Amino acid sequence: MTDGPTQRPARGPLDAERLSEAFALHPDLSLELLAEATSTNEVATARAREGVAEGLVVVADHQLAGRGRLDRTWETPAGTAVTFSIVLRPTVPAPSWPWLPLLVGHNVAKALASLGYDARVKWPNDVLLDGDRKVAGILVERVETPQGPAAIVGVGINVATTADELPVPTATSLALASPGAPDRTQVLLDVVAALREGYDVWQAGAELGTARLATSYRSHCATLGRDVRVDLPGGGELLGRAVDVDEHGRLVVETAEGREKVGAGDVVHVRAVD
Ligand code: BT5
Repeated sequence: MTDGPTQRPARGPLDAERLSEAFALHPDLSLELLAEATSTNEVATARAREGVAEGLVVVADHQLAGRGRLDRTWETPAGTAVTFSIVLRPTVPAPSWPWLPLLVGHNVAKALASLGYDARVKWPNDVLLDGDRKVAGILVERVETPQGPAAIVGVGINVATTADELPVPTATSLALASPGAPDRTQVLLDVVAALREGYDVWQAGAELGTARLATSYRSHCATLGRDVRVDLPGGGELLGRAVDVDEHGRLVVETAEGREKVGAGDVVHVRAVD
């Protein structure tokens, strides 16, 4: 044994048979399971451009060059993570599209909460465990295709990652939060089921669906009520208290100069300093 005092959680391959059996029960979902992929968002984008129907889930057992937002990377050692992308073709009115990334974070957190984790979303969609440690990252990209615009929903979840494997000190994994973490196959199935259900309800509900999602998102979002620093995409920052998420999914920050609405940016939850 070379594992030392902290034993590594089980890290066999994803269970292909269990996955295909579960996907067979959902005719509106299909599975492309790859042993390795550079980025599942890249593969799913290619499939969307080829005209694949909504509901394709591209899963990489090991993702080699995961992408984050703004050209950042998402790092997942082999056997430790769940990495997948879903092709969606939303029919909700255009003003509701900005809610999709928030919906994804919200439902990933819900699935992890059902598994017993204290999972919350940092606006817009980082999933945090036990306070402020990031367990899952989400990258939603809009892609133009001959069949109309598609959304590529990429999700990465740290499942069996040990402390020495974490790419950044602000990260965590399910296994680190609780030793009896479920296996990657189970996490994948539960999260895909939660996303599918949340997405279907949102789509079917039209404007009311978005209003309901907004209410549920606001009541679970870890950012509201917190003092924050928002690093804006074009440079510059905003300091203040996060007071609301508006009807377009923007974060409302109360600053010394008044209320500002932010559509994109990296939020840092600032701790009160005594
Ligand atoms: C994200 O970006 O959080 C979106 C990550 C999306 C990854 C999924 S995996 C499946 C699909 N296919 C892809 O190619 N991507 C998606 P962002 O907010 O920019 O966060 C990236 C930053 O998080 C990095 O710069 C690191 O600081 C940190 N980071 C990298 N790997 C991490 C990990 N495994 N866990 C927690 N933090 C990580």
